[in-house]
Amino acid sequence: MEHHKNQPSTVILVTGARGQIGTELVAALRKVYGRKQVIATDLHDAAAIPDQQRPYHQLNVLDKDDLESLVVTYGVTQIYHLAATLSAKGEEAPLKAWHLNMQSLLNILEVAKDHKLDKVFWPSSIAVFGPSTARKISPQDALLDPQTVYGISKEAGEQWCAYYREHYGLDVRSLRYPGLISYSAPAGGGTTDYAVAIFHEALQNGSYECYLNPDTALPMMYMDDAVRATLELMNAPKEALKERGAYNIGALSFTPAELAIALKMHIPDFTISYNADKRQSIANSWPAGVDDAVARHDWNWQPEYDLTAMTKDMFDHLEPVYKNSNAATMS
Ligand code: AKB
Repeated sequence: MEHHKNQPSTVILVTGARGQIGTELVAALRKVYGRKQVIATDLHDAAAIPDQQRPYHQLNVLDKDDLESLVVTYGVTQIYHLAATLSAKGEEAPLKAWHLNMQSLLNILEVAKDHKLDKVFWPSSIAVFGPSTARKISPQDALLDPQTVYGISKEAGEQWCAYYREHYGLDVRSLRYPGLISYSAPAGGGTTDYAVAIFHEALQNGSYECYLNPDTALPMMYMDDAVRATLELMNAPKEALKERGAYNIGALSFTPAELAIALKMHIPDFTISYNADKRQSIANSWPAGVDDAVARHDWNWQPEYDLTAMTKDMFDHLEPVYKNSNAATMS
């Protein structure tokens, strides 16, 4: 995508910028808007951040005053709020996860309202679905009955976003991300993390012990598609966006056993074993796929990566990394 020369006043602040999504979204936003227009923030100490990844600020998004002062100092016009505790980690300390996920969102919404920001992006998740949702394909307007504190925070967050949109006219947009697969930054604390870890273990050890059962199908997406979906949603004309909550977006649906077969095309000796843990019951409460017809209709959503293309791209990027590190260990 080209730099938007006609949008010089767009200044974007990203929270959770060093996380799995943030790492790639910040890079993509900087390609479009220019590096200096995108302020990355996260909990990491700013002293450790290389120059080419700046502007960067250490920010605990629970600190509303710090958030507000960054918005004022930089003249921020849009926020992408990615900082959150995911499904599996959230179950270890439910009240802490609730506090982080909800209070941070409310801080963002309040600051965005008070400073009349142009737009806010906030990710929801397939974790809003629960046992009453059609297991095979969840409709856009499914009854939401999340089973995790993370899912409850996403359901409540969708309602809060709609509230700020309807009561204050804030342009806040949201997607229900499926499990995301990427090579740049590790996934952290989710139920779908196995689909990233399996690539690293396969390349390092030739085997992987999966914490989900072989036949557990879940909705997944390659990060390139997720980043593109985010940018396309944020650039869509406001009038076209009719959905009150967050949009379902579909791409892939596969089981650990199916992913293992795709990996074997690249590493024929790869082996997988199974030892289901607590994350299995979370996965059991989620659908295998989502119906994204509304996103396709409203803003032309269209995924590009299927399982084969995603697996190939992961190997194309990760194989050289592990080859180089093995060569360095041996020399
Ligand atoms: C998780 O597994 O918690 C996340 C998600 C599906 O939102 N990847």
